[in-house]
Amino acid sequence: PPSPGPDFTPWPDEFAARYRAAGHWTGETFGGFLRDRARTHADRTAVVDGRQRWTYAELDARADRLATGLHDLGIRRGDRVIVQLPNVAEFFEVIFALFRLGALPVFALPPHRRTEITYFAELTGAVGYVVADRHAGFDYRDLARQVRERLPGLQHVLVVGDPAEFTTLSDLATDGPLPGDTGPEPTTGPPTPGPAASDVAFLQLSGGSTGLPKLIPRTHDDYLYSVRASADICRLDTSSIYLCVLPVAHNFALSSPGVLGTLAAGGTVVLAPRPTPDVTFDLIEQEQATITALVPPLALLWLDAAAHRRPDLSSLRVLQVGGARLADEVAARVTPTLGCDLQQVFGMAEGLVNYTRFDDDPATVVATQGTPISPHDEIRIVDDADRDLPPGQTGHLLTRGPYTIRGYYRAAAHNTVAFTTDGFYRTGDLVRRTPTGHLIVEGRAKDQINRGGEKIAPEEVENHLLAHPQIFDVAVVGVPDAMLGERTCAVVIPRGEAPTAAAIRAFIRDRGIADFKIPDRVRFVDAFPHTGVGKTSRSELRRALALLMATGD
Ligand code: J2J
Repeated sequence: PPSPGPDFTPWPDEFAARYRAAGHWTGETFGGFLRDRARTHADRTAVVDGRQRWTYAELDARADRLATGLHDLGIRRGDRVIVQLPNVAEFFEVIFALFRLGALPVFALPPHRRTEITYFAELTGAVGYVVADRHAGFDYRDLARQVRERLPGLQHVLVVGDPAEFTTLSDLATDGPLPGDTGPEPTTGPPTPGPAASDVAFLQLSGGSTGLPKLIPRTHDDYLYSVRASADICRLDTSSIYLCVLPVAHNFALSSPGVLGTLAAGGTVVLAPRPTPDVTFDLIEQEQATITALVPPLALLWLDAAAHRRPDLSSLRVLQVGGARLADEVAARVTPTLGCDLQQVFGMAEGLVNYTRFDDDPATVVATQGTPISPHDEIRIVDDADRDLPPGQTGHLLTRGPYTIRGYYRAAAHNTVAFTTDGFYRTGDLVRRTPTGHLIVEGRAKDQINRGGEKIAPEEVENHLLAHPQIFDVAVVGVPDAMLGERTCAVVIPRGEAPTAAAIRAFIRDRGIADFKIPDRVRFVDAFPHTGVGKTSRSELRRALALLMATGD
């Protein structure tokens, strides 16, 4: 059962006061944010996808009409709605409609399947689920049926496109008085109060390191601060055209500065349906994209494709890379090959984001993961006993600040280990700081596999595998991989006759989990090596096995 706990751990009053006094928390809500930009940039293009091109005024009006329709359905302030959409313009219509009502989007990613969606819905008590009809060869209405079978309480399934037995989004949009958040412009609607800027605006997904993924409550105040400050750091303005290659709901693409930072600056968001060079190079040329963001394996793919095909990428000024460690040698190839600036981004959905700056010297941009967004970001680098390390040494990164959460959603027990008693978030990353204050990510202490930017909690995958009758025990570990940084390997002790690797993969896929969590490799062993005892023995075991597997073949 989901661990109980508060929905939201507020910042202590003195911190909130400090962040307000510094002008970081401005009281702006997402509903007001869009209304304000629609007033300033009415006829500029806000969002472009393969089928549609909306101005700021159109997006604003669409969000209003959908908010009214969702309100008519019964969706209210504080309600949770799972949003699982690919890179389509309707993503913005949906989230801003929910923001205006004060309802909370719960961001799922397109690869998530039955088990994950059911879990998000149960944990949050979601009343709605928004999907596309089909995407990348998968029918999300089938997924919705599977989830609904288990959770009849999930009342509203809303579909972008052909709804089958569900409700299509376009039928919902209704003209009429607007309920909820009015933004700066008073409307004629009933005086239902909109959300406050200090309220939770949405639930973001954490990569997770223990059993099940954690949800991250982000407020209007804290998130919009990180979005505006990121847009400034990246020098976005009305001429900026951001090509969204990563899944739009991922924190990097959403906020660093991503699609929301682009809207904050009055620029244009172009949504790429697929991340591969064949699609994205043409889009850059057609739409004259100026900035985009990739994870390291995609950056590698782009570099190789660009060297062969010599596409016209002359409009592109900045390539951001983050989500996993970018090898220095690859970083050094970006500017010579693609003709644009590289910006490294080291961030996390829990908060803290670091950027290399455009005026950093080239060696710093190639070899570091940047400095924090905010002068109010507090950074500690500590040893295993939480003691501060001397400058330059590698240790655990702890952080606290104006856009870093103080607790996960409904996870009281986990919060006691994920945060220090004085509210620092334990990132699980091992970093060191250069004399110039730049952070370098040297490794990881958390039980997480970073598969080219996609985060996998070994324990979650192991729990699925342990349900297999022919698996006696299993440890899931990361093994080095030239393309992805690391891949997953399930080290299995069979019970009786060993199942085939293919059977194991089919088994876990049938349990309804995201494809990227399915082990890349399966290895069979008779026994696990002996490690110490105690409650960390499981992570020690994974570490020992990872070493063995890395040197194995
Ligand atoms: C090494 N490890 C990195 C980097 C993230 C911007 C950019 C990325 C994320 C993200 C994000 C890394 N080098 N450049 O939310 O807003 C690893 C660290 C970190 C974890 C967070 C954003 N950039 N990482 O990746 O929540 O281990 O956010 O703690 O998915 O990714 O993962 P996630």
